[in-house]
Amino acid sequence: MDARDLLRSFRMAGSASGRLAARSAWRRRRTDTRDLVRHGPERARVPGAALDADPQAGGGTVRFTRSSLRIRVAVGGAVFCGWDGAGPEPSYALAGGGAGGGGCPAADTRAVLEPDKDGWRVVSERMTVLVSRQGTVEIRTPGGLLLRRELPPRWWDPVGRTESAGRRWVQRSETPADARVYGLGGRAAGPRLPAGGYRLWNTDPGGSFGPGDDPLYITMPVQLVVADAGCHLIFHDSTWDGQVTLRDGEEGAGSGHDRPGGCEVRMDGGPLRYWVIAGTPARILAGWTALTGRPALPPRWALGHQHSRWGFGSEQEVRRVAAGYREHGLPLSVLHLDIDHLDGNRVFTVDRRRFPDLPGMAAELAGQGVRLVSIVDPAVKAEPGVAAYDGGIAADAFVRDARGGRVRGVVWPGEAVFPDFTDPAARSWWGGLYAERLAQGFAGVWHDMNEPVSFAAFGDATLPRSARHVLEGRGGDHREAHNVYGLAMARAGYEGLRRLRPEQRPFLFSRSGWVGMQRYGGTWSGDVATGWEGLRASLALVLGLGLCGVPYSGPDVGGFTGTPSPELYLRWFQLGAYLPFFRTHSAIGAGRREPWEFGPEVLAHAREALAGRMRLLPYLETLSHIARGTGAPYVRPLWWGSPGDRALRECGDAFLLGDALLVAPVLEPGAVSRTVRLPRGRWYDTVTGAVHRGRGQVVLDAPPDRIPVLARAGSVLPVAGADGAVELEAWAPRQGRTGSGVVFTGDPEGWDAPRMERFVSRWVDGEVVVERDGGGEPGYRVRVRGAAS
Ligand code: NBV
Repeated sequence: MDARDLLRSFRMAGSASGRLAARSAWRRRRTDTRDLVRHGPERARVPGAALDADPQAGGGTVRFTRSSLRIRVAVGGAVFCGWDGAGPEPSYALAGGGAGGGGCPAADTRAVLEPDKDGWRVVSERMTVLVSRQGTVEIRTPGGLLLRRELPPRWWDPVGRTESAGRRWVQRSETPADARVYGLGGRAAGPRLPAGGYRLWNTDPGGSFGPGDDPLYITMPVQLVVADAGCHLIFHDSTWDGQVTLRDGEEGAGSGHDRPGGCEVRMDGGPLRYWVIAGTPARILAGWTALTGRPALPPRWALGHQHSRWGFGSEQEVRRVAAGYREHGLPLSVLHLDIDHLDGNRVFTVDRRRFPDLPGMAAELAGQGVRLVSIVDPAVKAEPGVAAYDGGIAADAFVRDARGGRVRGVVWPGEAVFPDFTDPAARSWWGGLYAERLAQGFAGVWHDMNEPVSFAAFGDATLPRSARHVLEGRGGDHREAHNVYGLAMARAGYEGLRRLRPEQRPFLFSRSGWVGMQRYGGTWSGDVATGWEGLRASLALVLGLGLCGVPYSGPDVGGFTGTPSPELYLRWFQLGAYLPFFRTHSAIGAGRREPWEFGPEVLAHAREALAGRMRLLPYLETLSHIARGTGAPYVRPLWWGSPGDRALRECGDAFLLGDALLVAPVLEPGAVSRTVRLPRGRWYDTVTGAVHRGRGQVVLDAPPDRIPVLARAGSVLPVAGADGAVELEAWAPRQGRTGSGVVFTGDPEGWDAPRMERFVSRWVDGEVVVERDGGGEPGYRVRVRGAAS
């Protein structure tokens, strides 16, 4: 126990819940002391010298004196490398059913392992993999430029024990000196990850977090690396606790003596295997989501404004808030009910004293166009008579310890047990419980506390590391299951909702998760601290997660804790209005987050932001289909289309919304203008119509009533006109050039395939004309903008 732990335990010991948390922490420690297999003596091992190689479909295997390396190019271009006999499966990350994740794509039989100067090589369409006789693996572009050099790995083998699961390993690598790294899940310090260590262990920071807090709820061993030579994504497919350490490279200013960037991945266990995907950012995300699953498509209503609070406390209050939105003329799509609507915080119950008729209220709100979303926590109160507890006992669904006892922890309802979502039977039982939520009138679910959290006065606030998990039948302990607990819970919820209400797309978002979570839904920032730093961090999270394949997310607008100043609230609201998941939310006891609580000026500006959001809904819906179809996130870093622009790689204070828009939120107090670094091309200020030319920096006005939003010349995007009908907004291409855009219109809640329409714009006799691709009237009202300039 370190000093901080001790302090935490003293502070907690004062209250009843504190005493429970202290007991729980001691219990966890006792369980682990008793059951966790300790690291005995270990022996370090490196692959040694190469012996021979064996070509196979899509690649082959190189044998070394003390290991082997399997390389396999998959159809679509992703390359798999597995040491020590590791194959791509089983994996929680891969899409397509099977053991917890599932199907590995077929091998691209055109690629073969063949001898090369100092070893072997596999040439594929997107990259060349070179394996040296000492076990160094180089990933090069088809033109021969180095993207990444993986040095021979090192393992620590337990002496005298055969199990391989808990075998530690380290893999060091080098990247070009100019390379910049993004991703690793949701990191507050991003989007460009500064040099330093990043732990891979899903963690509730407790209370709230700021930019210095790491790790957070979603960690992923996924790095997107951007360099002049090209971009690539690398994914180390192990779910174990680990650490990624990044080191910045240094350029030798033309001296030819660059110091490469460095990356070290250390894992406490799991196979040493990784996937690499190379290409443009768009191709990488397409390849990545082909491998790990395309993002679930949110129902249309989930793109509208959502409002939440931990502590609405009663039906009257929920009604009052909904009425407030109506009376102030503010559109509202969703209200979220947090744990305070539950009976004693017990999942799948309702406090009937304060919420006597939830289905009635849900129906009434639905009549006003407002859906209800319910929080769902994984921990089940350990109390006979509680339906979820009795059912889980009957289904034998709860996590057990090594001796067969049920693991107990402490969460909001008190003493609790935890479903083992890595057990297919437990998932199927749990998924059935959502019938109760649907019967209460909820339209979607919000998964929380699924890192998983079990309160602890000291140490790690989660389950004992020795806790046993089914892991799809393979069996293992919490060290391996922890990081996929939220992912597997999302799968249980998603599949349950699909079974229960097959005609509607589930709406689910989850605080914790892992690679592939986009298959089931989205996520949000978690408990971001209220402050300008938190505002900045919340954008970093959305950008970073999008690059890891999770495009639907957004922050607690206004911050989770305390009370934002009117200015901070407004700037957060203005940013949120351009993010996929747009929800105001706050903690119990924190200040209110309704737009009318911050004075008439903020109310007026928030109303404009909401009107802007409503106008953009057809565009956001189009982006949701593009994300679904191609993995391209709605919210993209400025370098998305120009990764070769080094200055853009450092920019974390603005973003692209699809292809057409560039959004530059105000992230500092007192600012009424800000500098924006533009990607190449011609950009129009969407309010003033002023033209700006990229690349380079411009200073833009950012008065309190708006944040700068620019449109790319030549873009055609769908927006909602004043009468609500979809119209096309066409931003004039440069004289003599053409422009284009797509529009997806889909089933708002069901599964019918969307309709895609393509439009082109061009200059004809001094005017911009928009037509369907291939010719013909656009079929929508068209508004041409920027044509005079
Ligand atoms: O359920 C209460 C909160 C919720 O409002 C928040 O959004 C989650 O991130 N929940 C965390 C648990 C309490 C955190 C202090």
